[in-house]
Amino acid sequence: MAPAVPPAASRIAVVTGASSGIGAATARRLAEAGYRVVLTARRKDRIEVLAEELTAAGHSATAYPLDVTDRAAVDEFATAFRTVGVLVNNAGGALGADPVATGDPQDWRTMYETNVIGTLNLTQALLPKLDASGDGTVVVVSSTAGHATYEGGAGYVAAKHGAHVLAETLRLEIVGRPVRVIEIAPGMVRTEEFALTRFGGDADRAAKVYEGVAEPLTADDVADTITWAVTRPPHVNIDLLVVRPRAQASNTKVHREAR
Ligand code: 8X3
Repeated sequence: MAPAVPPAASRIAVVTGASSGIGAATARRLAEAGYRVVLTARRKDRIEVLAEELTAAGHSATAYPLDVTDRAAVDEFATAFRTVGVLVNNAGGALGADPVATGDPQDWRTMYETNVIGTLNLTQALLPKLDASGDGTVVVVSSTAGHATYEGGAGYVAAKHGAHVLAETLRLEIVGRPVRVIEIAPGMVRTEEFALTRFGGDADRAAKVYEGVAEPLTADDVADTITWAVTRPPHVNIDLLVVRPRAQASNTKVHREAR
C-alpha cells in the first residue's frame, strides 16, 4: 500500500525566484493552498516583505536569501529540511534578444547558469528530501521558448530547452520513486521585470513586447496553473503544461490590436 500522504498543512513548498513575478505569485498561491512556503531569492528585502505579508494573513511563510547558482549555499540551505513536499524551480530569466551572430557569450553563460544550473542545483540538493516526503513534486518553470525557437531568442531559447530536457530526463530517471516532475511552460506573461531585465532596463523596448496584446498572461495566471498541477492527487503527474494568452498562437504568431 502506498504511504499515507500528509496534508498540505504539514508540507513544505520551496519556491525559487520568489522576490517578484511568477515566483512571488506562486508562493502566495501555495501558501493560500495550505503549504508552508519557503521563499528564496537573492533579494532578501523583497522576500522578507512577502513572507511577513503572508504570515500576517495567517499563512506559514519564511524567507531564505539564496543565489541558486551558488552550489555551496544551496547545499547549506538543503540541510534546513528533513522533508520537502514541493520544489518550484522558477528562478531564471532572459538577457538580450540578439541574433546568434552577435549575442554576448557572457549573457548566454549567465542564462545557462540561472535557468539550468540553478534548477539542477536545487533539484539535486532537495531530491533526497522530496523522496523522504513520500510524495514529492519538482516543478520546472520552463517556457514556450524551451519548446520552439524564434529569431532573437538565442541564448534564452537555448537555456530554456536545457531546462525542458532536464525535466524530461529526470522524470525518466526517477520513475518508481515517490516524486513527480512537472514542467510548466508559459508563453507571453507580462510581469514587472521579465522584459525590462531582458532589455537592460529599456522600458520602451520592454513595452513593445506586449504592444497591442489585449491580455498577456499575468504572473498570477501562471501561479494558478502551477498550483493546480501541484495539488492534483499524488498519482497524477502533469508532465508538461503549455500555457499562453489567447492572443498568442505560437512564439511568433501573436494577435496585436491596431492602435
Ligand atoms: C517567456 C516567453 O516568448 O519571451 O518565457 O520567450 S518568450
